[in-house]
Amino acid sequence: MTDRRRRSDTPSAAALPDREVRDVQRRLLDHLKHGIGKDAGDATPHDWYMVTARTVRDLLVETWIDSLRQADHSDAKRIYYLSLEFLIGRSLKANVLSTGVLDVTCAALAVLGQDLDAIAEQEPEAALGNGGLGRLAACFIDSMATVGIPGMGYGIHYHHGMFGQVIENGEQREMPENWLARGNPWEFARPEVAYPIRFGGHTVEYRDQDGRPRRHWEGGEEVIATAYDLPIPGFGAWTVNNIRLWDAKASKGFDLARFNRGDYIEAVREASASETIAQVLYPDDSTSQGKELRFKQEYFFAAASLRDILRRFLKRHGDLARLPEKVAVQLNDTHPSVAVPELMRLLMDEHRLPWGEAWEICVGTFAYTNHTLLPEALETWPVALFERLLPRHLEIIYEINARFLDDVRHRFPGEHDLARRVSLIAEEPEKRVRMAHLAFVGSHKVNGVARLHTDLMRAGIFSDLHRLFPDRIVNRTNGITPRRWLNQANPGLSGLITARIGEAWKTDLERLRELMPLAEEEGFRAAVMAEKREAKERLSRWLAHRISGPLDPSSLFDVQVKRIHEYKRQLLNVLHVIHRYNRLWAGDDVAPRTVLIAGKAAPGYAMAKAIIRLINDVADVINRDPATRDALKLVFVPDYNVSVAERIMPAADLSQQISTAGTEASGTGNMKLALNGALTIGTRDGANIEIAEEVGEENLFFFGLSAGDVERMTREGYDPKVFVASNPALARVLDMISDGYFSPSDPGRHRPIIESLTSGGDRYMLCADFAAYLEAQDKAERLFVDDPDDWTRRSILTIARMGKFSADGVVMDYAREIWGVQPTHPAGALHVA
Ligand code: 26V
Repeated sequence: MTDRRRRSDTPSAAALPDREVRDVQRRLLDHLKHGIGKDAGDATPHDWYMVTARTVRDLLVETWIDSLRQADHSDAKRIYYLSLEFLIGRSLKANVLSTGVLDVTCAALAVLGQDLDAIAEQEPEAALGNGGLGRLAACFIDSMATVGIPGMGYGIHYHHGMFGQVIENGEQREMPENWLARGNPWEFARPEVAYPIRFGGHTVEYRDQDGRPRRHWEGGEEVIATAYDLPIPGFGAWTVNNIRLWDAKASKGFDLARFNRGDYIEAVREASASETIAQVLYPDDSTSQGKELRFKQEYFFAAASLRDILRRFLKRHGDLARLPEKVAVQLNDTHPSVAVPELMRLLMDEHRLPWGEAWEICVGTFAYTNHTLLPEALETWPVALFERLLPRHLEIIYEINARFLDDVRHRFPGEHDLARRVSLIAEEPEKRVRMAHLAFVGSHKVNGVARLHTDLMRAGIFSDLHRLFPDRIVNRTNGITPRRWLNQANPGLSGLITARIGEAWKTDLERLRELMPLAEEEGFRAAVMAEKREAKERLSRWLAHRISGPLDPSSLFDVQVKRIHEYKRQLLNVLHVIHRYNRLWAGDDVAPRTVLIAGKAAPGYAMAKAIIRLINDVADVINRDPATRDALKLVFVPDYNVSVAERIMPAADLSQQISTAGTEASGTGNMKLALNGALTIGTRDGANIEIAEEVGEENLFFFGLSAGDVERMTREGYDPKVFVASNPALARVLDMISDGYFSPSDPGRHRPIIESLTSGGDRYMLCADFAAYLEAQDKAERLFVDDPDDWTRRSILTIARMGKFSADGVVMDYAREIWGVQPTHPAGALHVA
């Protein structure tokens, strides 16, 4: 254990020096005795988890301190990733693999009669995110550490992460989540890092020593932001980065005056009210509901992070004009975009910079990533809310807007409507601040997350801003970390790959191309096929006590896992399942298939919840039907989260990516499934298009309308009834649902879903895509059944060509072109320091 760099991650106990195993064993028992106060005889499984985590954390700490010190001394540009969400999942396996101590840890635990996999199951998920956006942030921090970018994530130390989902009578019920209940062994509390954050109050004007008018924000109430640090090791543990999460503490936990008046309870109640800020993650990623507490979360974490960033900068540098040269701040969606007026306030009101200089520093420092074009998800906040809680920021936003619109009118004198359209303030129906516009004008680069998405940004919601700032919008297609999503999630396949091409792919995913010739090798195909079978069996075993009845591992595993949203079209998937059920009844020859669907619905999103209910009702009928159940099974996997995803990805044959073209910004589950060898059935949407370019269009199953078609049909007037009338199979499926075939005790239950497709106008054009979807499904199935060997060949080619979607390459592109830094350890070129 003296060498804290990683060695190997394939267990080979035989090669381990006894001394190392004994050393880890001693550390485990030390933590058990001194940290928990028990001996091995009394330790519970959770105790073993805590001591294993602490032992691994000890290994990280030295490199972590080195990394922090090195960044401090090297004067390298610092990258800060501001995100209200970090969907980290579990850390034990990931950290063991990154530090290269898998074998020695397993061996030491084995001596103590313990099993690492079982222990790892004790860890609660760090589910500090909703879905794609939060998981992307976690993948980026892993990749930044792996490629050696001195980066730091800033977020909120939520006491309650994403809710747990249980299915009761087919319906979603939300269970409170309490990941911190038994302590978080990975984190370091930093009570000494504390910043007062103000809300409310008023602004005053005064004259400074030079007689210049200045403004000042005072009064209101203060909440203290205090830090928790989570070390994130890169693979090889050459660099360990940090996620700093802010917790909220009352500024006057104990109001003495009040106490003396005998108002103790009231004083404590007020204190805990201000601490609600960090209580809970908002579980809605579909609509911006404009909740005050959410607004407070956004300012609270943006302000604390900037205070921390400036403090660190000012320790080394006196001249704030150099901020953009030494600091890059990436805004993960608009959620942190109040950071723009906050930095302006700090620079002008606290550091006395004039407007022009402050603005130049701001724009040079910030960059903004857009993750959605859906209008209902775009954030706007009432001007009245700003006025009440952040009065100084509102003044600054008005000033940014006035100067910006002056410039617009000056450059485009004839275009009277342009200023209204690009204004940071929407006037109707009530005055609101447009957070996307604020982030856009306050940043030097704005990026979309897949090429199509970026093109649509330029042509759609940001078209006017794009005209004004033609170089500002750039594309950075998303990526995923191959460590968690292949190496850790799929050790069987990873081992197979490593045995043939070595392990360089883990930090240089393009190296998977070396698998291409192996796709033509019968023995390799057979081995990959056997691995897939093994993964399907493993998933079935795990699911066995969660759902009724075993799965058939020789059937086609058809997987759609993601948040439940109308635009993602889980409903289209269900319509297809019912259609297959009808075909089975009609005696058609259809191949055995297991359709797996998983995902959470926002608690207030009625239609998404109705879709979950429908999936479960349909599953109930068809899984029970003796005439069909051997050939078709529909399974809703409850409580989808990062760990469940790690179980599902390796077991998928077919990956469903079927959003209405133009609606899914990128998708990243599409990448995880393809990297594990699933073939994709999907629309020409988001990153699917670029996945097809890489793996070859002949190796996936595209169908349906393009984004251009959708746009044109919307413009010309889309009528779903035309498609229903001309497609008896579709009409039949819709009738069955609306007549209560799947809800005999409550026949009208699912009618509103069907109405959304017919009289409701079918906003996401399921009816238009239905026929093409069936055709693509048939094509996939024929290949799977008629030529499994060719299926596997395509699956291997898919894996081999996924290198572009490594988050390592993606963060290096951000580094070079948005942040202006050069990584210190380019992936694949790790060397002994
Ligand atoms: C939006 C909102 C709206 C206001 C209330 C709270 C809240 C919380 C989260 C969000 C984020 C929605 C955007 C999002 O998650 N987009 C997804 O980002 C992925 C990573 O870029 C991308 O792969 C998915 O296609 C995209 O839907």
